Amino acid sequence: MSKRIIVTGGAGFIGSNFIFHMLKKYPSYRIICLDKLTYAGNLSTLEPVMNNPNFRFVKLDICDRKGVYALFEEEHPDIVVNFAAESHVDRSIENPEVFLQTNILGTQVMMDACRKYGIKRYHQVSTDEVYGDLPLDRPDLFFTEKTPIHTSSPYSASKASADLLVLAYHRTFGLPVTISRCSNNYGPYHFPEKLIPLMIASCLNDKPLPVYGKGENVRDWLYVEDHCKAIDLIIHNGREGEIYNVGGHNEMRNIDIVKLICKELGKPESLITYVTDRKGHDMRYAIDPTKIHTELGWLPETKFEDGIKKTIKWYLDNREWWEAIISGEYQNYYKRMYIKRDK
Ligand code: NAD
Ligand code: TDX
Repeated sequence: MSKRIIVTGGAGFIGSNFIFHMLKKYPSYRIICLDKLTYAGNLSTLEPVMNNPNFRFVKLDICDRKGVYALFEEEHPDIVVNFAAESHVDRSIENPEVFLQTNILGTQVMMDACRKYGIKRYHQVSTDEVYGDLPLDRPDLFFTEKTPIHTSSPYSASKASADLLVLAYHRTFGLPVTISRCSNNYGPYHFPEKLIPLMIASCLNDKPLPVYGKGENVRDWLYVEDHCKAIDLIIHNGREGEIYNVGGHNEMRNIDIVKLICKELGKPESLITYVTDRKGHDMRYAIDPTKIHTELGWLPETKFEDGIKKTIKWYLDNREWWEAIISGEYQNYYKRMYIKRDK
């Protein structure tokens, strides 16, 4: 059956990959991408689908209540998938306010529109960062959906606040919601301020590779397509009011990722520069994905060794995409974040 889906934040990394996945898998669905096009949103990313008659792009802020209501009146969506967010932890440490506006108040506006115009499903794309971190010396511990929220950064606090609001709208107003909390994604169209694309781009330009602290922090990496497939399953078959953790049991230390990227690109490890640690830096994330596996049959399909090769190849083949980004306003961000940060 045909469905109309509003995807917010679809000009960003995961949202765009989700749009590609959905348009390919469900040729009868109409996908409406709503995106403010912040520094992290890139219209050129969506170029492959711009002429698809089942796709529409609308430049809009999720905090713009009037604009969001007008779009709902026009499109009558069945499903909303809310990816739109300020997503970079380091920027949230620099300037928290916009994180609270977009990630919390924007979520509220989207859910108010869902209440006003009716919806079959509102899906909130959340993150494993809401659980805080795990110690390095307890490899037996994992985040389950029952792990208490315990946030570290303004980013994760804003995402956790949004999650609480989503659950409140379910209980108080009966809004049919689901939440996914995924671990770190990697893959094509990842903005080059995040660890993996930053290291690939820097390696290719023979620039220093800034590793925070000792590089011992652990992240649980998942290929972006596997995250998109998980969200697809949740919006179609997930139970209302439920949270689903998404992750592929692929924990790696930052330093090992950076060394692997050097090796794949034939660059010397002497490019690695240890820099001052991130404030409040979470030590380890590790997801227990048992619930989504047993309830919805989800399992990750791309192994890290294949996914990282595909990702590196994508950055080699699509230099113009990330070079256009790092040649603009990004330069100022890079200077603020990394110049004079060295230990
Ligand atoms: P991203 O920064 O690449 O993209 C965010 C998109 O949202 C951009 O296109 C931006 O223009 C848009 N946006 C920002 N503010 C907006 C606003 N006010 N109105 C409309 N659009 C706005 O982020 P991403 O990495 O693709 O993450 C997408 C979602 O997934 C986020 O909610 C993030 O918290 C979550 N998440 C990310 C990861 C990860 O590893 N990247 C892991 C788990 C969860
Ligand atoms: O230059 C760097 N050097 C470095 O050592 C950068 C940018 C990062 N790091 C470290 C910090 C983290 O331990 O690498 C790790 C990964 O950092 P990020 O790519 O910034 O991701 P993280 O902070 O783990 O958050 C990500 O995963 C959860 C996403 O950005 C979030 O949006 C998501 O919710």
